[in-house]
Amino acid sequence: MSILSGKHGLIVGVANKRSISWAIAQAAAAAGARLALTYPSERLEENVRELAATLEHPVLAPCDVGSDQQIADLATTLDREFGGLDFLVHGAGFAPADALHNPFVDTSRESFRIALDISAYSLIGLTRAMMPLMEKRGGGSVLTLTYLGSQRVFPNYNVMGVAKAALESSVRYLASELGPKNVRVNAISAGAIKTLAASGIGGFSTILQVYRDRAPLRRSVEGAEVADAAIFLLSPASRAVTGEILMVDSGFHAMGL
Ligand code: NAD
Ligand code: 0WE
Repeated sequence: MSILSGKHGLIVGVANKRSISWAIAQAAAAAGARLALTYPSERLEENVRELAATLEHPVLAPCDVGSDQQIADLATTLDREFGGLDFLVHGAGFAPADALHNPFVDTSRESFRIALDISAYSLIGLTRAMMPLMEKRGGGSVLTLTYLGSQRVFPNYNVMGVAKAALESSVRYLASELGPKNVRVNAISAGAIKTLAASGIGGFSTILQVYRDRAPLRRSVEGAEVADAAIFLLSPASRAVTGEILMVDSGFHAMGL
């Protein structure tokens, strides 16, 4: 018996085959879940459509998480297609490129607004929209993706670190409020992985090398390893776990020097 069989899940944040959200989608599908995937723009629609085509009976829907209307329409679509929802994976994150290149002290009000809106507020908005669907199923599991840059300084991570701090705090407030409805809310803090979101970052191979040199396991992490931890958090195996930030980073966070 597969651990997610009979379950319906929504995955937000697939851009291409290297996306962490895609690794989670593949693992969830292998564990028996039926999935809905979203794309944020027409530019990415074809990419996501091709990946979704490798799944069984996928639902594909637009969702720019910066739009309340698109989030509301997504809930309507999923109610029609699934009649409820068991889990939600939030893997959307974005800050304007200049905020990741310029000194942090020069972060503009607009870049701050966008980073916090797309990377942190969207978890609240999506979760709220999906609550009626999860309540229909007697509860659910919400999972987001974060990074250690929320707690410690990684040069150039800048306003994304601030957004991830807000995201992690949101995980705890949502977990507290939604627990009585049997909806659990957790995050995985993944080690550095070379995805599309990482490709715009100068010196990323140096960052990966630091993990190989210093992490207790002496290596970086792969999407499939994050996905295995995600399946735990999405499944009843974690039924007493909520408000948790699970580090999946080869132990890097444990080191001081
Ligand atoms: P990715 O580029 O594949 O995924 C980021 C996703 O965010 C993309 O699918 C993009 O379309 C989506 N997105 C951006 N703006 C959006 C919007 N307005 N509406 C909807 N979606 C939008 O890269 P990834 O590394 O898989 O990132 C996924 C998550 O994992 C992010 O939250 C990221 O911060 C986090 N994370 C990444 C790493 C890493 O090293 N790659 C480490 C820890 C955490
Ligand atoms: O969360 C991230 C990256 C998120 C991200 C990436 C981009 C690049 C392209 C958000 N917005 C944008 N905007 C763009 O225009 N990670 C965890 C990956 C990452 O980014 C870093 C890292 C790591 C790890 C930046 C500096 C240092 C380490």
